[in-house]
Amino acid sequence: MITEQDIVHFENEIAGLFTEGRIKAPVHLRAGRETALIHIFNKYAIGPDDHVFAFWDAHEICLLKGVPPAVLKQAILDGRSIALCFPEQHIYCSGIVGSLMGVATGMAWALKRRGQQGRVFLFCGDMSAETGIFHEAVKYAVNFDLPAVFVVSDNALSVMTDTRAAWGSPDPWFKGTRFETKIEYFKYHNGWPHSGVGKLIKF
Ligand SMILES: Cc1ncc(C[n+]2csc(CCOP(=O)(O)OP(=O)(O)O)c2C)c(N)n1
Repeated sequence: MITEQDIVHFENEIAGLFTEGRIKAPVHLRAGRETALIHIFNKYAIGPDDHVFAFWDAHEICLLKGVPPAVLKQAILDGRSIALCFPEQHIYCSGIVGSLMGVATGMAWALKRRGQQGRVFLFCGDMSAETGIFHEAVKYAVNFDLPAVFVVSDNALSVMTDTRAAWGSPDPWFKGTRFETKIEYFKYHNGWPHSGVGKLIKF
């Protein structure tokens, strides 16, 4: 069972490797949402049959979904942090904003149609949750009651842009709507910069 401390330790180790110039590719470290993510994994009992879609900031999610820390670390050392994929654990990530909402919904549709075990969980940030494709995917999943949950981690930022200021609302668009039935939402403060460790690294 992965704990909050395991996640913090892992991210700190990756930060150290990045600072030493041993990872020659972008990394997006996260701190401050360990408890919230563990709560969601426990609440839904996310297991081997479930499919997880996420984006550039997926280290914690991969650990919680069952990727062995040493395997994850090697993938990051190989430069794959921004788009981690582990088919064995049903984890598919992308570094492109908005790229996976439709794929995740299609996967949920296929699972339902074939009567297969498993659900789909898509993890994204608050700005990603404002994209048009996120709206469409959630709307479709709610309309057809697909086995999908969209998990929104709100750090109030899109890189360095204040998400709420950009959209002119203190709340995400789905607050108080029927679409919340397929959305898990929480706020957190990211202890790391959007990407990297806050200083230029010379390789
Ligand atoms: C299509 C596309 N446009 C721009 C970017 C650059 N980009 C990477 S992350 C990001 C911000 C996303 O914000 P949010 O969804 O809130 O994620 P978080 O802050 O949690 O990382 C942007 C604009 C990208 N990766 N893909």
